[in-house]
Amino acid sequence: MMTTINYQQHLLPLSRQQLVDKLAEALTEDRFHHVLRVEQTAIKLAKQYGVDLEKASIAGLCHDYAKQRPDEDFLREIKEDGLDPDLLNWNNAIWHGIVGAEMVKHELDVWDEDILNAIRHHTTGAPVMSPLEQIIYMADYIEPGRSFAEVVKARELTAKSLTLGVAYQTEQTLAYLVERDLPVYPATILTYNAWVPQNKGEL
Ligand code: DGI
Ligand code: FE
Ligand code: FE
Repeated sequence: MMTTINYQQHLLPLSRQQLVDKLAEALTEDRFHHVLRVEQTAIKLAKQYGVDLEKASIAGLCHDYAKQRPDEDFLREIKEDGLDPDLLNWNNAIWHGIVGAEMVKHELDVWDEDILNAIRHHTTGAPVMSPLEQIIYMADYIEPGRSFAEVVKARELTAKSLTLGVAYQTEQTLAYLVERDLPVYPATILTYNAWVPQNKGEL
């Protein structure tokens, strides 16, 4: 069942429909449908775990807002905002969340730090994440369009415990990167150390 949140417009100056229209314009069709599914998954988790539904909707819709932007947009944003210069050594996979959050702030007029952190941390996680950040991190991973083998267990664990879901995704993502000889962003390792060892026995 599809839930439509009626925005109070205290978090951004748009109705939900106006925000959806902007996303349809900014994203490819596949990516647009992914963010709609992440929104719905985030709302469901927010109901279960007692998180603000409007924040879950906005963060779910906006988490990949910058995914289709050209590299030069990210490079300019990193310099103009004085973000960590090490970001210049990475690519879209890392930029679209961490740097994309600044584009959401400036272009969509979203100033709520919990929503912005949920966007910033949705790819790499972070050692400390609010319930909203954990929900967006998990909703992106378990939305109904995902079909990789580990998603079944990720959905089960997340329904039981948000913490265990976060630990499981973090463990799987690091293993995925190492298996493929991909570079691991430092924050991804910090997330692993903060979430995985102490929960390993329950995964
Ligand atoms: O944007 P989505 O495709 O919905 O999902 P995402 O933002 O979680 O992941 C984007 C990509 O980032 C995905 O292919 C996995 C990759 N990724 C996650 N952590 C790291 C990473 N890539 C590198 N190189 N290093 C990381 O630490
Ligand atoms: Fe993403
Ligand atoms: Fe996503």
